[in-house]
Amino acid sequence: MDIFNFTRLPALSSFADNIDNVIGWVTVLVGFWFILSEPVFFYFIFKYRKQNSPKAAYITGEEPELHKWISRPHAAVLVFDVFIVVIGVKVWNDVKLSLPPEPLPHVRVVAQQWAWSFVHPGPDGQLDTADDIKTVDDLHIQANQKYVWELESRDVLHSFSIPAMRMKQDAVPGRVIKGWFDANAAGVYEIQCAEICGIGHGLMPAKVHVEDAAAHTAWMQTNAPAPRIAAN
Ligand SMILES: [Cu+2]
Repeated sequence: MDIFNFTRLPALSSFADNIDNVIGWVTVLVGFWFILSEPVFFYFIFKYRKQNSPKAAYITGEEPELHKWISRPHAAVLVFDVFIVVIGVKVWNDVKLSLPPEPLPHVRVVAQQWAWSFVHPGPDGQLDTADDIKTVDDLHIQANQKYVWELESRDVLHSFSIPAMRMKQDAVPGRVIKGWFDANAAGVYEIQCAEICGIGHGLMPAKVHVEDAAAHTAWMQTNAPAPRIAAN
């Protein structure tokens, strides 16, 4: 829902609206309790200030008449919590747990202190073949095309974050973590490392170049390595 897009960030991925929705509901529901409770809080601070009530009374709050002021709002907050968990788990499952059906192009994302390297499939559409295109700090993808990314780290924990896609995933040394995205508008967007990974952490910004099909094909043809000629 657009009403929940509070930021001016573009909603680049197909799942950006779902993530914004969860954040929007959390903001609205927590905001409801905040707006309800703060005036009561300040009213009591004012009403029972020292001048009006010099002697503090000790109340255990165990009597049902008093306890209901805790237990009833508590139950209401729990109902709201269950609502947030239900919509959150649905989005988590759709975005993080399930990968879209293959075959899809894969891109490899490798984090290190302090840069990102990317391996793109070349014109053959397959990773780990001779026409792979390797870049540093520039990821090139085609708009409106689902990709599976394979995230690795060469050294420490990093976090692969594309704010415009509402996407963030830790890179863990020794593991290959897969996920997916589907960028819906051409443009150049930021990639950030979202996990303090050493003194150069702030020096590893990168860019994702989302290109329409023709521009992406042209980029691939210009950058694919020339086939090797066997020596004889
Ligand atoms: Cu990092």
